Amino acid sequence: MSRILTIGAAQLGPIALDETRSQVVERLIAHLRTAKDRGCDLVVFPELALTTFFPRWFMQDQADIDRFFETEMPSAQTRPLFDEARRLGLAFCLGYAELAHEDGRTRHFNTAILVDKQGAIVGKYRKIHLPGHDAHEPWRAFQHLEKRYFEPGNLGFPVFEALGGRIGMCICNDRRWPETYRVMGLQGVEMVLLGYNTPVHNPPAPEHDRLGWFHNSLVMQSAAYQNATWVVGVAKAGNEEGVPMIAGTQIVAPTGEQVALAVTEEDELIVADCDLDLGLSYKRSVFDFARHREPETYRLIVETKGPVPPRGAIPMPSDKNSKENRR
Ligand code: CDT
Repeated sequence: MSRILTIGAAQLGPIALDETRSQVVERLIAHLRTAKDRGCDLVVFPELALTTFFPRWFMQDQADIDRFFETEMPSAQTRPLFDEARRLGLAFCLGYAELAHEDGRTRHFNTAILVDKQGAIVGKYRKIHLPGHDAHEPWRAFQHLEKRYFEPGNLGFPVFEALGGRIGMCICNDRRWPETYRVMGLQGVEMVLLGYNTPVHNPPAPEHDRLGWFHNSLVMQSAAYQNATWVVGVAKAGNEEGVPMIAGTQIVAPTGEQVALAVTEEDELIVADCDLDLGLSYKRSVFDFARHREPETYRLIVETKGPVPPRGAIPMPSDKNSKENRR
């Protein structure tokens, strides 16, 4: 049986602050129609794909913040996306800001869902690695307040049996952390779907700015190879409300090779036929985890949050806070 999934990675150009949900949904639907014409099974949209990337602004009034969040999925505004995808027989992955009522309180997550070809939500992931800061830092050219507006995801890194394969999700900053992919790799993941909003400029470390594109590909290509999985990385790109964001939407094979790459910073669909069995030879050889991993020697990874210098080591600048890290 063929295990080829045809994937559409649906890059978005900027979303303006005053763009309505319905206007954005129209753009997403245009992507769906192109994807159908190009034979896709699954369309992957970026992180927070329904609004502008609002963590760039400091807001204090919770009502101002909450207007960027979805209280239900689908809602009146997002239902047309679900309806059109089902009509076309397309699955999709969508990132959005989720306002949930759980454990007797209101909670805010940076979320992605996987919707099957029948329009059912078959997978949900809530972003775990939240970058940025939680207090207003006026010295920055723009804010990155994900730590203020979201709490870390509480669903782990699940892998879903869907579309004939094993599919996982992560979101933006998660892609930089090897643990993200390895936890899914240990569940036999075959395809990781991820959307991102990555400003070109990182105010605390401007020396990284020239490397944004390189780091984007570096982390996704190495993770694909090391976990023998497809990785589909999808940008919201271009100059959004005065903040340039990287593009570089790409589909990466389990070989680590990019098989499709966006060439614009606008709405652009890239497509690849992805054989879910392509990772098999890696899973059976160099990355046969059961045969070659030595988890006893990896204890430090789960026993400490920050670095723990060797006992008796001469202090180094990178050891800052390391005492508190020791459990
Ligand atoms: N959205 C998101 O996670 N963006 C981050 C920016 C890092 S700089 C604070 C990223 O890792 O791309």
